[in-house]
Amino acid sequence: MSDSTPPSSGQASAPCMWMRGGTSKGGYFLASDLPDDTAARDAFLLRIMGSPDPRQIDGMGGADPLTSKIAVIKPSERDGIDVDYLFLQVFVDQAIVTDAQNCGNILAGVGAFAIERGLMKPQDGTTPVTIFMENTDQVAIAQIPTSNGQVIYAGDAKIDGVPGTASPIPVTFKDTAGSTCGALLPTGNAVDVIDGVEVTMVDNGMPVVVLRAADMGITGSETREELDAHDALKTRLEAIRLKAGPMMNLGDVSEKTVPKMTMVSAPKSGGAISTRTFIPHRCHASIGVLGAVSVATACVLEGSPAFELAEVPGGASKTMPVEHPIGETTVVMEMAQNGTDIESAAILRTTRKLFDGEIYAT
Ligand code: NQM
Repeated sequence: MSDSTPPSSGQASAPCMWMRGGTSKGGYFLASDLPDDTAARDAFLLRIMGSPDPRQIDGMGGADPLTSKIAVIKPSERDGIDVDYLFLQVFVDQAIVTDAQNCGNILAGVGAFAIERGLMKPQDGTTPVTIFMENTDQVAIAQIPTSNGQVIYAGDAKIDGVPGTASPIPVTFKDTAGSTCGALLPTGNAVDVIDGVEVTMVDNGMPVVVLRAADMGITGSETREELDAHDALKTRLEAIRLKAGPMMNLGDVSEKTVPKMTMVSAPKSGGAISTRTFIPHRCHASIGVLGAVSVATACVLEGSPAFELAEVPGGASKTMPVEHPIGETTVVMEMAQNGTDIESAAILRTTRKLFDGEIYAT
């Protein structure tokens, strides 16, 4: 056994469904099918993903943080909630499984999975699934297309970053402010300065540090590959991130995947803002769902580096396409009556069932 081999979980296999959720992909489990003990559960998940290994060759992970993800789902005992969803990020090249962040993309598959596993009775037309997100103690409502007792996966909705089309799954978030940091603006300021760079530290569902691409010496039009190869940029971003962590009430973030680092520039193709996001050590192929909600929020915060670059529509309902390396993710924000607070945010996702079977950790 090499030093990097994770400990054995004791559990040899478990029922599992592999799904694409939005622009991410991962394993979906009923909580009752995984070990109760957290250390044993994490060892099992590392083993099935093939972590730690940059290629994840001995497991199901796709050698990318976006395809090394897990959803753990159970019937909820909370009033008005259908299911509880715990998101776990399995690191690719380190023996770490963390619940320190949420994931709005993997969330897109949770309602369908709950129906597939019989936790929810499907309705005719659309089945609303109310989901408690355990990572952040917040609620999302996903509208799942269903007919004749089954989830309908095929449809004509298109999201950037996924080829083809699938059934639309609108997801609405309420009360996401301060999901992990305790406040929308954990420092109390719309702008702070770290290492000489103006940043907005914001948490509207995902802790994100928003900063100008130009201040980091890039145009904001670079590809994911170009930015992943930019070592000097990554070193500077990580230095800022490590300082931002404690300021955002996240403590030492050296082994955490939050905060995300989003560099913004003026929109290039008619959207509200253009983004390049590190999650945090690789550049995101697009942008996370809740990450996009936090960035859209920064765009309406006067004083934020994003505010002056963004094209924000007027009115109480704001449709804001957040541009990213392979297209855009549109956030629809409903503003509260005071005109500055955000009442809810909605986003369109799709999902796909890829396999259902038994996964082995042997
Ligand atoms: O921000 C990746 C993703 C995510 C997270 C990441 C996400 C979200 O695209 O809600 O979806 O930021 O690590 O799956």
